[in-house]
Amino acid sequence: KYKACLFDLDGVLVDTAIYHFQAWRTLGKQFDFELSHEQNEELKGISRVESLDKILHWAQFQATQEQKDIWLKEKNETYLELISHMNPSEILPGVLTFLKQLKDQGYLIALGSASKNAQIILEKTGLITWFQAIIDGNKVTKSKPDPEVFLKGVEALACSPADCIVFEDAQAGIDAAKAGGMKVVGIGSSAILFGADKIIPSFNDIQVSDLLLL
Ligand code: B16
Ligand code: MG
Repeated sequence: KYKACLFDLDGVLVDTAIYHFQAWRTLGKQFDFELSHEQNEELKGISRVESLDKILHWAQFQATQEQKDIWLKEKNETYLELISHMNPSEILPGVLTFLKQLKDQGYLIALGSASKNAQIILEKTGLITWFQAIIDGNKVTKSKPDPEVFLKGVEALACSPADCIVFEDAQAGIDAAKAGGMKVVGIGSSAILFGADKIIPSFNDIQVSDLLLL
């Protein structure tokens, strides 16, 4: 029934939100702002540039484009240092078993992430070997909820949207998959994720055979 699965990265395959949180907190010290955990939730799935704009809005801080560019670079340097220590133990529960099942059953596998650092995270965790196509923040011009990132993944796999299932932890990503005409499985809580075809707490709660029911 389906030919391919497209995975978001942060919050689906690995939990890098904690590293983004630390890096934004470090940056925030420069303009006296302490990002809260609740605010960090709102940054999930959105691009680096949009994240800084939201943070500056919360901090009620006006910055020039030049200053913003410096801060974006600094935030990423801190983030790169934090993720340089990542390893396979940080792959989220059930993910490897699920990827193996998919591969054994002939599904194609692609990445659809907003992150410009996706490649290095996939390498550090060893996840990279599972993917036939990688579409990340360097390959798209429009952020989720625009479907571009997933449509490029579909194209790279030579499939059509109706053949594909997207796995996402962020509302913007669920909306992007739906806008692209794909089925979508939300990872997380049905209290905060809307519009998915199915919601699971983690990959321990799904088998490849369940996909046929979507
Ligand atoms: P970077 P995803 C997203 O990844 C993160 O969820 C989001 O918090 C982050 O701002 C964005 O990547 C950009 O990341 O600064 O590494 O380019 O969930 O789409 O895999
Ligand atoms: Mg995500």
